[in-house]
Amino acid sequence: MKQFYWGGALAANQAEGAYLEDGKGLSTADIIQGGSKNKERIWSFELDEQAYYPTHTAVDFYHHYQEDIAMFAEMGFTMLRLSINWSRIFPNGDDEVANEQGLIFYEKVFQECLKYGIEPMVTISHYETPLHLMKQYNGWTDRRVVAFFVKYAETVMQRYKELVRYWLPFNEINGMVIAGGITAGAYTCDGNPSKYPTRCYENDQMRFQALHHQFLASAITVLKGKQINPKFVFGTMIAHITTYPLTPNPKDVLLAQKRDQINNNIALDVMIRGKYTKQYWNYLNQLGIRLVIQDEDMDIIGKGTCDIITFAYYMSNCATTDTNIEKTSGNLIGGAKNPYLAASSWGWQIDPDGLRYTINKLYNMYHVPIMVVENGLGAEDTVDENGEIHDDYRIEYLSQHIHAMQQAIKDGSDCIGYLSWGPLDIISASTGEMAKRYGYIYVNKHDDGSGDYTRVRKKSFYWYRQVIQTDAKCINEH
Ligand code: BGP
Repeated sequence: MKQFYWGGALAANQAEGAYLEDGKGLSTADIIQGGSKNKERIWSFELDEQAYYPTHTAVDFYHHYQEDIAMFAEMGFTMLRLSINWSRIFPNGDDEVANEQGLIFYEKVFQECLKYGIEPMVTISHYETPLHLMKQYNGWTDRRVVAFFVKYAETVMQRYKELVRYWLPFNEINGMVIAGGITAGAYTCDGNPSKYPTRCYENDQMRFQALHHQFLASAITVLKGKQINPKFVFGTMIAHITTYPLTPNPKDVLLAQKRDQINNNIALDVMIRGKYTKQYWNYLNQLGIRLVIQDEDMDIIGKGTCDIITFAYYMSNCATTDTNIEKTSGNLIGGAKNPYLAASSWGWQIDPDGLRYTINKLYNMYHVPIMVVENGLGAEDTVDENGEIHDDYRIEYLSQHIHAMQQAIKDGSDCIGYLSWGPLDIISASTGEMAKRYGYIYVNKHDDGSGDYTRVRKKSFYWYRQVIQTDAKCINEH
């Protein structure tokens, strides 16, 4: 039987802390202050000494990685997805020489994983662009950043070629398409730092030019990676925005189809099929965008395609042309509220069937192996008087989603792994909160910066261990 990967996924900036340690430079994630459900995060190029920046300490994975990986192993993980913080390797992004201390850190992390038989999956860029590249080059809008990224990608692929097989060039690359969303570690901005970056998306020309540069950088990375080690497996990574028509009104159906096309398929068509489709060109034309493309770009994009589709799935939403409707929020983007679904405390609708629908849709469209590399419930946990955390709500959410994934496999889709998000509590990407926890492992760290980083196994820890041990039979027989 083919191996099915069970495990979890982290991002460097949300877990590591140690934001200037061992030669690391500032990244775009390090200049965003903490927020909450009701308070937007504040961004500025210059750090405010009075403010709290969650990434600076995060959950100190940098110093706890051995303990954390041992606990992942205890749950039986066979894969751990994590990202390399670009500014640990090239502190400014355009440095001549890589930072050896940064390279050593990840070497130790990957070796620690392999010691327990955990296969690392590496996201090369997960919201962690070196800040200097933003200031000096206006980020990915500048074509020179492609070369800086490729140099960084080549450096880490060379260095870890014996340790890492699975590579994802960008996290949620379609974040660049979804106006208003956080982008795939690659904030564009129109050159005016005071507007940075919340309004950067107003400039569609720059946003899609930057996306073109990322598609190109991804393709070059794949081509170079396959030369370094032909056994490397590359994955696309998108935030899958599962969208249903709110009503059977054909207008809603067409809108849902269009949203799916724009939010999800553009990126997959480029990275799996190697082309900008007619629909994509039409969309760019409608927005009045004229991409600056060099002769060889489309040939490179055509050749440097990924092997598998990986995606994040948390929720679904609805599309309607009716403007007088209740709205819901969600991962990167919200939509019309679905009357059949409950939602998390952060307003993300809970839809396990949507995961089955999404896996089947992706497999039917692209016929490549599929992997769920983010899924989970952000929830507030309470530590009881015995120091225990009974997170039954999380177990319920995850059970339903794992069951739905297995239904999709039974339907015939080639889904090869399931990695839940934040197996260890980490800071939230959207709000910067610690209060929004996803983990099987509780971390004693709080939004006021207090806490001693102690790790505690939650009820879900023992549950997930059983899931992995039984290959989820314990869920399906329930
Ligand atoms: C995805 C990101 C992650 C992650 C997750 C959950 O979009 O890839 O980095 O954080 O969403 O979102 P949040 O942390 O905002 O709850």
